[in-house]
Amino acid sequence: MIEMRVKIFRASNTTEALRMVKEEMGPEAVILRTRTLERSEADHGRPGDNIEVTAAVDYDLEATSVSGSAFRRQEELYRRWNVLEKELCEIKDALWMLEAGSLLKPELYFNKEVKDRYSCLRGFGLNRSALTRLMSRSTTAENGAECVTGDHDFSIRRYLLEVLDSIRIGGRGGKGDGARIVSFLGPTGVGKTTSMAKLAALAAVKRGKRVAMITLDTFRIAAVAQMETYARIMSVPLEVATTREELQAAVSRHSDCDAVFIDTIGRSPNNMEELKELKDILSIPEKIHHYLVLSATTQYENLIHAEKRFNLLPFDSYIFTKLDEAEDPTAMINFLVMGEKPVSFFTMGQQVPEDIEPASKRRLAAMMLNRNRTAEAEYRREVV
Ligand SMILES: Nc1nc2c(ncn2[C@@H]2O[C@H](COP(=O)(O)OP(=O)(O)O)[C@@H](O)[C@H]2O)c(=O)[nH]1
Ligand SMILES: [Mg+2]
Repeated sequence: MIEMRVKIFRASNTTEALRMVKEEMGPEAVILRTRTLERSEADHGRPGDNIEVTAAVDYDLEATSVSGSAFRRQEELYRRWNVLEKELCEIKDALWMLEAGSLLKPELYFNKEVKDRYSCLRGFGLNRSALTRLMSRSTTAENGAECVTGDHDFSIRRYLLEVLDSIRIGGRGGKGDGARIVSFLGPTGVGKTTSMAKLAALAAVKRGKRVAMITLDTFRIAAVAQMETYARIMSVPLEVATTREELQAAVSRHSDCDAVFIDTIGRSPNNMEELKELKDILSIPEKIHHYLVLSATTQYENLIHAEKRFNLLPFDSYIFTKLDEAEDPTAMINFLVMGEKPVSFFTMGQQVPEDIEPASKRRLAAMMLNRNRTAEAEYRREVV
């Protein structure tokens, strides 16, 4: 549909008025009338204006064609946007080069595949230590082969598998290495007792195994009461031990059990004396599979610190708790990429025994992709 737009321009002279018409309505504008303003009109308008030009232009509503200065302004905005985008890319590249400079061999800086792999791994939230570990592994680029695909989803899947490949799963006590006795070590409040109760309940109630529980946590009255409640519900015997001799005697009394679960006192990773004391109590002749219980809500540096200190015992595998509370799984993922031991279980809630499952790469992949999606959505919200 063709419409006519009419507009009146006022200026100090005709040339100025025609310039205004051209700028706002474009070169196709036609001048309908030019007149000199009456003195009374001039006095009420902008000082100095004494010429009035009435101009008109046809425009197509359906094509929503924008003409004149509006069109030029839009063009200018696009131009500036392109310049900004180019500059942003250059800054991103410079940052990448700076960071990659300390991690990569010089001949790999400019390799597109290496660059894609690096930015994809960063997108998963991997930190500097985890990136260094993964990027130091050989790539197809290093082997001289070219990666032909430019498919973004394909790259994500490929590099996700690479991260998952570097994480060890398994090492469950009572099965893999044959240890009948398992213990739960870790900082206070991470969920040691709850995780133990979940595994003991699954073994005793769901699988019909002969199970016994021993607690070393006599420090807090509430802790013993918590264990007694679990033991009563599951109809499982509960022993309390405070020394190595008492632990040995309790373990011996249950030599006919399929599994013996030992709950320990929460220890601060900063108190080496307490950790040595715990190691001493647990030093019985029979093999114990030690789980280091850590929470997915703990910061990366604190996870590394706890692992270093608890290795004094030393432990055999990890249990990660509170996956339901962890908004961002990257601390745990980075930790597992760097960790030397396998991860055995994940827990994701307070319910005993429902909220525990054997650790799996499937669960890790879901958490990482979910984070990727959330990060991307946030990025879009910020940018758009
Ligand atoms: N949301 C959530 N809470 C948990 C989980 N595991 C344990 N908890 C809670 O964390 C708190 C401390 O657990 P507890 O087993 O007593 O920790 P401990 O001091 O290491 O023995 C309790 O309130 C538990 O119910 C989990 O996977 N998710
Ligand atoms: Mg406890």
